[in-house]
Amino acid sequence: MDNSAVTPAAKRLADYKPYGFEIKSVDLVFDLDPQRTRVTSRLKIKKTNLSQNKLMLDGEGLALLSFKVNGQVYEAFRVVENGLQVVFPFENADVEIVTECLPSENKSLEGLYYAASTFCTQCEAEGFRKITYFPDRPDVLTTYTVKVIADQEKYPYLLCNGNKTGQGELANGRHWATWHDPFKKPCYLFALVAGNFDQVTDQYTTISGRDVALELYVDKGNGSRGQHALDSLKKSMQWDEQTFGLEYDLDVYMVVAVDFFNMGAMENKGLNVFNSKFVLANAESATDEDYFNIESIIAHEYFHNWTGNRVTCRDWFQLSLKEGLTVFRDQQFSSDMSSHISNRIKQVRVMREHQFAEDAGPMSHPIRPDEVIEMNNFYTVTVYDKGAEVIRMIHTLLGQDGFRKGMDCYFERHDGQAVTCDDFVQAMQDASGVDLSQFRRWYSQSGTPVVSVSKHYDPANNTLTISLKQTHPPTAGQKEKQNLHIPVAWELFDKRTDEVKSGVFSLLNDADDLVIENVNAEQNIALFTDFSAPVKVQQAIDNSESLEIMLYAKDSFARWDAAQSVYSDLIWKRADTGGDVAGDIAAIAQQLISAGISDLGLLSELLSLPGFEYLSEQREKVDVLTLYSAREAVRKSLADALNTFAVDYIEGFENKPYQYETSDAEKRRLKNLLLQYHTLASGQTDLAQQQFSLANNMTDSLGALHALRTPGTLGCFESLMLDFEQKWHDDVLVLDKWFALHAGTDRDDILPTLDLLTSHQRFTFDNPNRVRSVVGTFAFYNVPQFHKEDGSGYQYVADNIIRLNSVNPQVASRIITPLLKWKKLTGPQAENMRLQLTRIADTSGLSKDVYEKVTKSLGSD
Ligand code: B3K
Ligand code: ZN
Repeated sequence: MDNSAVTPAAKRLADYKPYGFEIKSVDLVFDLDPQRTRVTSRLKIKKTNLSQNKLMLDGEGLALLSFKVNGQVYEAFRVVENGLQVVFPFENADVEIVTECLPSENKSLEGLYYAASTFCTQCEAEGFRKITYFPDRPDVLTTYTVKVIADQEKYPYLLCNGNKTGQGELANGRHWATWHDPFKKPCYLFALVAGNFDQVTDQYTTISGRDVALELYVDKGNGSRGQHALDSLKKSMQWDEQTFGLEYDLDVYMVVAVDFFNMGAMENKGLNVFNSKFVLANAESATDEDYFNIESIIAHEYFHNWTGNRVTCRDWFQLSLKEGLTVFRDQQFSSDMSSHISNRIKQVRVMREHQFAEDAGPMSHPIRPDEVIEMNNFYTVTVYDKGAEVIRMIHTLLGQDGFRKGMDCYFERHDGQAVTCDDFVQAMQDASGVDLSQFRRWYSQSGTPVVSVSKHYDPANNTLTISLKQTHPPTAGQKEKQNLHIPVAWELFDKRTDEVKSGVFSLLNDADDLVIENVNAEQNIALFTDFSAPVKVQQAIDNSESLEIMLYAKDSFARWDAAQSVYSDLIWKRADTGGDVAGDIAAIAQQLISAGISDLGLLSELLSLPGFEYLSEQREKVDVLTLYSAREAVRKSLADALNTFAVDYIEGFENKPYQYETSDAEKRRLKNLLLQYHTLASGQTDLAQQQFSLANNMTDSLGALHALRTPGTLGCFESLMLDFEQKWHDDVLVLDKWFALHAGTDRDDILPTLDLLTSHQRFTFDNPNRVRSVVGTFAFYNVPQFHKEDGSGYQYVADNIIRLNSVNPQVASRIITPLLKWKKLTGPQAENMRLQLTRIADTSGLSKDVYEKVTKSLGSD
């Protein structure tokens, strides 16, 4: 760390204090210019804590032009490092602040920025302070009236939150629009966009009969790719009315797609801003996965209108209040729109492959963190996905009706307020009568609980006793742990019949027994069905029992989970002993093929190996390259065992005109998985080449390229990649897929290849999507090359983090994740990775974002 720099300070949940002032309204005027934008802010302020005489306004990188109180120039304030400290003896006052900011120099894509000829804002978490001096905290809610002024020809659309109240022309080719948002909101939900777009419109009538205009704004020429997003929006609006009785509240709902965006999307009130990747789709350019993501992210942002906007967070430590809950809501929506089991497995993969790893590493934190240096670092799989699992457990414990009552109570109590996670749990408890006092610990305790299971069957009494124990390994920054309330869903099944008995048991103590009566010797038990709790299960279970569950349990998740554990054992056996497991794999493959599984989504999952990251999480330390090779060897055995089945399935596949529809998508998914296995097993390229040349959709084109990206067929892969690049040269969203395919290729000349990619005409380090496609894909997914023994992969990523740190700290801080886990590695990798982290730590001008992660990783904890 550069010693001259000030060490960034952490903020603590325990230090929360109310603001002390009410902002009764704010009136903003934006005079937009890419080089220098002037913002005039008029605040009506009322003191609520009469003993407080200092008003703190946050601000960062602003030029202050004037400051007035009640119409008079006012000088009793100090410009401090992160804002203004104003002497404020008034009970009520009108404050006017004029500032300037520099949108085109803002590459961080936070605050007001100018990119690709568009003005755009991103305020969550703390970006509003880069626009004007203001209490940039989520518990300060107010109503906004905004006037936007800009050049008319370049920026015909001037958009802001709420309803448009006026527009007009000015001299010099400029024009203006005024907007008013009647709903009080925190400033993180403020948005402004000015640019030239294709506008696609639609309409929705709410359940109570109100008409809402739906407006989508996309890059010129892309209008035809917007229909799926609009359809998804209408489905989301309807689903929320039917499922939770929640209706949209403004007359217009706008979604703007922009090319330069740090994340997926943002739920600004009435004016969502989206990464264009999650809006634009047609069959030729978007995959089934893109279609799925668009639908679920449109839904997620829409659902925030109630869970996040109408009821918001008191402080940023409560982020999971809105994110965990909204992820849970979008997961339920996706399940209802497509297949429950495919969605559930996808969610569990995210938990096991990413969240468990985060929770075992240096950035481990509870879903409600206690301490934060840079808030943007806490938009994590823990806050989002584990947060959603916590909500799901409440849903499991309360049941559908109890949960709905809890939601109703939450909105009745807190509409229009900024509240805490505790307020949410209290509403759930009060409305349902279920005691959630011990359950609340899930909010404050980090780490993945381990539940160990042993079983005892008593044939004399026909009772099955399941002894369950919970343990909680210490995590970074949190050594002491408490017992949690863990819902253990179970299913007793009999392979000879369809009968099934099921229940949910609450594990509350160190050890508890679940006793089931009237059990016969033929019955089997599956535990944690549907992944009823985000825990690791330790169970001395033999392979034959796992295989019974895999083949005969009624709960599809339990079947998949059993297959995962059998595969894991075989991969580890291979890694530990080098032994040949091809025979075991062939037997499993054969059983799955002959089981007559009609759910093709489930079949694809049953035929897929556990991810590399999930396997790594099963041991304290890993020899990454050995584990990787073992997994590859097992993959080859599985491919060999499936080859005949694969060829039959692919050759018998009926190609239809493309539509995004669940059963078609699942068929394509299985076909593309089998194509990978076939190419890997046979080294033959004809089926993949044929698919590539006949493909009428992006899923199949990419599926063919993926299949060919194996060591034996790289020549063919390269030549089709050239064709692909020529065809899609002008479409950056598709080109990102091409960048990622290259960056994830296991080849010894990967570093020069990456350099070629970053010097490609369409590549720029200023665009987060491009950076993620190349540097991100390499760091996260190219396991053998990233972890190369000579440390060159780590060095490449570290170089790029240092470069991005000064351009866009949020992007740098995301990509650093794979470099944080050096303590988990064995061999030269551990030291090589630590060296690169130290090099990053020594960089001068390190952003708070990168600083927080690097110091945690290098620290002694
Ligand atoms: N709330 C935003 C994420 C904001 C991230 C700020 N670094 C999108 C979402 O979760 O819906
Ligand atoms: Zn969200």
